[in-house]
Amino acid sequence: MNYNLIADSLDKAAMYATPIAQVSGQNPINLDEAYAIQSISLAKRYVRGEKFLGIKLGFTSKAKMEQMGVHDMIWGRLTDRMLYMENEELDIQDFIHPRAEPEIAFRLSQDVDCILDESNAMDYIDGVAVAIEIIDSRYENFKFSLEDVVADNCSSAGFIIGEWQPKDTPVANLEMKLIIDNETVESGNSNAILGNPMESLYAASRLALENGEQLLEGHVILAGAATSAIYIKEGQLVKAEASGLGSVELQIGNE
Ligand code: OOG
Ligand code: MG
Repeated sequence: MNYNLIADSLDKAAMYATPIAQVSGQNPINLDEAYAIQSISLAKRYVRGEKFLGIKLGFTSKAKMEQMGVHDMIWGRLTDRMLYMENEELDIQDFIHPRAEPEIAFRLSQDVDCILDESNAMDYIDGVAVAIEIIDSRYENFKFSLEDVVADNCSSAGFIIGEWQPKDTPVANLEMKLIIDNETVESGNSNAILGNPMESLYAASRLALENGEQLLEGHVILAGAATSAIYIKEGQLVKAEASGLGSVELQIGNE
């Protein structure tokens, strides 16, 4: 099987915001192959000048696993091109069928050279924040197997981070909300994320080390959504809120 060909079609699907058929429909792939394809497709972004910016975890909550019909945690790569700044509009035309989800972000204070756990994690982060992740499956109808979505870099498409809070701000047991045009469309508790979002930070450090991916000072970890994701449309104001962490907003536009 030609991994490069699959990686290329996923990369182009993202670039031209045009969906493709699921990989597993024509070529059964296993999870290792799916991660290999993800890595090749990211290499194409790096060649174009995009910079690796950290790791996002997916399916760390039951709500997300049930919504998408999958059963395992996955990880993908974030790049600087996916990062939106406050006051920057998201152009809906750059996406296929984007969805938003409320997330928690960690920022690394130094390069990660070991697996993080409760004994050392505070030495490796310098901030926590509420975030919105924009996911946009490159597959038709947002339908995929676990292997498909891994090959597709876990649907990663965009993210925006709220104001960084002190690193010791609690992230466990927070009320989290996704609010669209002043209406709460999803709500959940941050402990839905692996029992405590800190577990996502630990898992990201382990996955990065196991896979030779260097997490460096300033890089970001997204812990995974506590709630289901919601389709977004032009003209909407999307907001994520987490008690104690504040909120962050993203305006959806159409250039
Ligand atoms: C995959 C991405 C999952 C999360 O937070 O669980 C994810 C998808 O649902 O398309 O980002
Ligand atoms: Mg997510």
